[in-house]
Amino acid sequence: MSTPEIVLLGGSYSGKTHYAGQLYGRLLRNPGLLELRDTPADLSALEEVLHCLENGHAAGHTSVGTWTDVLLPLKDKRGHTLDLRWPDYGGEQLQTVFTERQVTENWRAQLRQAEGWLLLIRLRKETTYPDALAELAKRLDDGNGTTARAGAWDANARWVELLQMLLHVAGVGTVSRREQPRLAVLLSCYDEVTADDLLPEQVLAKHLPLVAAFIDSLWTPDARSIWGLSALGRLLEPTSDDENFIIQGPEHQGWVVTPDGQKDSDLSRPLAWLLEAE
Ligand SMILES: Nc1nc2c(ncn2[C@@H]2O[C@H](COP(=O)(O)OP(=O)(O)O)[C@@H](O)[C@H]2O)c(=O)[nH]1
Ligand SMILES: [Mg+2]
Repeated sequence: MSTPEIVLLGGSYSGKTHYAGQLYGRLLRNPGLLELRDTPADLSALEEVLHCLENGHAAGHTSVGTWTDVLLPLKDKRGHTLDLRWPDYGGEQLQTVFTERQVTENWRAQLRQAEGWLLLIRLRKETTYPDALAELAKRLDDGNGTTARAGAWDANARWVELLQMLLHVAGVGTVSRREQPRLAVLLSCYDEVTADDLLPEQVLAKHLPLVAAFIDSLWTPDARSIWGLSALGRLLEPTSDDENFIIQGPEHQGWVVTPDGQKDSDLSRPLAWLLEAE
C-alpha cells in the first residue's frame, strides 16, 4: 500500500478545514472517484467538522497546532488503496514561513516528500494593487514614481515569493523542470467569485496574473491543474442554521469546477487528479 503525501498550502480562512469536513462527508455518504476503505482510523477531527455542518453551521477556526494529522484510508476506482495524509493546520504557519523566512524541520520534510501540493487560494481575500502594476508598465513622466503602499505586499508578489521559497526548500530547482511535485491550485470559496464563462485558470490569470504566469512557466502542463472549489456552496457562519445542510445533508452541498470548466459535485476530483487516480 502506498501512503501518498500531499502538502496542503493555504492561508488562514482559505477554507482548508471545511473542505476536509465536506470531503469526509462525501466519502462516507456520496462518494465519487475516491472512496473510503473500511479500515479503522481516527477521523474524529473530521467528524467534528461534519457534525457542525449537519447542524447547518460552520465549524470554528483551527488554531495553530490544534489539528493532529488525519490519515484518510482511501481506494480509487482501479482498486488501488492509498492512505492520504491530510495535513490541516492553522494557516498562520504559512504566513510565518513567509515573514520569517524559516521553515520548520517538519515542513521541510513534508515539502521534500510530497508527491503533490494542494494550493488553496481564496481570491476574495487576496489584496492586489492593479493600478500600481499598470503604472509600473508605464514611463514615469512626473518623476514621483508610483504611490507608495508601505509595507503592503501585493498578493501576486507574496504568492510568487512563497512558492519560490517552498520550491527551494523542497529541493526543486527553479531552473530545471525535473521532479516538480504535481500542483493542484484550488480557487476556494469559488461561489464568491464572478467567473462568468472563464475557466478557473483564466480566473486565476485575471485576478493574480503574476501567480498564473509563474505557475505556467515552472510547471509543465501535465503537472499542474487549476480548479474552482466551493466546498460549502455558500458562506456559513458558526451561527448559521442553513436548511439545505440540515435537511438535504452536507454531502449534497458544494461543488468543484474542473480545469475544463465542468461543474461537478465530486469534491474528491482534485485529489484524485493529484494522486493520478483519475
Ligand atoms: N462562501 C464560502 N465560504 C466558505 C466555503 N468554505 C468555507 N467557507 C467559510 O470560510 C471561512 C474559513 O473556512 P475554514 O475552512 O475554517 O478555513 P481555514 O482557516 O483555511 O481552515 C469559514 O467562515 C467558512 O464558513 C465555501 O465553499 N464558500
Ligand atoms: Mg482551519
